[in-house]
Amino acid sequence: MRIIKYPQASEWPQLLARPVMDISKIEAIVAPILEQVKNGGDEALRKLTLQIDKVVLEHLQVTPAEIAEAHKQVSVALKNAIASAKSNIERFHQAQQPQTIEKIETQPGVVCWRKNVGIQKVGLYIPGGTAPLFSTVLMLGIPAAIAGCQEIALCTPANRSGQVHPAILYAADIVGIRKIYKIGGAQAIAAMAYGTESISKVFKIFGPGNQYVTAAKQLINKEGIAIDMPAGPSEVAVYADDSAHAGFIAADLLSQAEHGTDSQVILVSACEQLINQVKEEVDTQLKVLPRANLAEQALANSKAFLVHTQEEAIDLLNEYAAEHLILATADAEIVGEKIVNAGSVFLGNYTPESCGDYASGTNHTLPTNGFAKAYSGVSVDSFVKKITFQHISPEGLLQLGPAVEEMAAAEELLAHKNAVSIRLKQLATS
Ligand code: HSO
Ligand code: ZN
Repeated sequence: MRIIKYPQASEWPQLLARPVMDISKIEAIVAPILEQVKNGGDEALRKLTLQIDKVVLEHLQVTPAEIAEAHKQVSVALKNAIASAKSNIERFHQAQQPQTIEKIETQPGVVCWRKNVGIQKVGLYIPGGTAPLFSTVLMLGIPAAIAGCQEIALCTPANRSGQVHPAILYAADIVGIRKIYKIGGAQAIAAMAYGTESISKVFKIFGPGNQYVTAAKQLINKEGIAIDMPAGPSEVAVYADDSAHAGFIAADLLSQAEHGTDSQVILVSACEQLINQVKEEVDTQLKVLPRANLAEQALANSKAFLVHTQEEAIDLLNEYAAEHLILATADAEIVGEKIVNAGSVFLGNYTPESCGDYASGTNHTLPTNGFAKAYSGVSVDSFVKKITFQHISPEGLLQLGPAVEEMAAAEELLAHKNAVSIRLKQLATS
């Protein structure tokens, strides 16, 4: 962890820049995979899964027997933990359900309203890889169900013996996902984007993944399939004052660093002694972590910023726009009010990011890579479209029509004008 003392504000953008990923090489690998699935359907999925994942797939869809087996394999303790996480996530997301806007009479006889409709068909991607992210099944499946999405498909890769991690199947089952497919990587994204004989095409694809999955999502997005958000490596920023515990902060930094070698962690403080203590603690705690290897590489790219004041820290954090921001300060609520760019904020010394990752209720699918300046994390809204409606009475058109005629004429769009004029004429003669 590199310590940067009192950087000038003009240096911040460069110091805070995330490493640029060159996805052009990855796109060149991914594009032919998408093409193969588009043309070859299920057969192509089987072939690619054998080639890339070395798995022979008899059936693409997880069977009821496999779900039943997963229920047996997940321990009671884990089931209880998942149940409490599910209940909190449901509570928090239920409250997000958007209300239909009541009918608004913008002027006499002109009535406008807006209705919320769940996106009919959505696809969720859950990566396999080094950690079975069954928590992500809850974070995507629960808001999809609350939004009223009619069809929810889930793709996740199977291991070499053709099995999906039982906790992933268990979590998917209890949130009501009935279509689970054992496909991973770019081919899974292609299957959900184009549809195959056994997987139906969806309208929006959600979920994290490696760089192939990310590139595939970006490519299919160009073809008109919506995606949740531009994804990048996970990140956390911690702002700490002298009320903070070095050990807690080190644990928080490591919890994010263990996600992968490209994870980003930064620490900001006006207290030099604390920064030094955190650095020492990180080294101590790192030694005993099973994923020390991954975390160590992530920490190699991470930075600690020593700043003069709290105001400076807040400006720097708003410039960084972290995916997760932990405010380990005595006055965290007050500092929190001044944060304008972050995916999710954790206040105080007893609010570890891990709680938001799993069980407190907020969503853990959040904007990375500075996208928190303009994007929000996944919520019920991400699964909902808003359709506007209007009704104009003849009296309303008599009032509103002349303004529209005037504007259409000024834009030189005569057909637009005529659509009003023809009606006004008819009303004048009737
Ligand atoms: N911190 C991750 C989410 C996660 N952590 C899942 C553990 N499991 C990205 O926000
Ligand atoms: Zn995490």
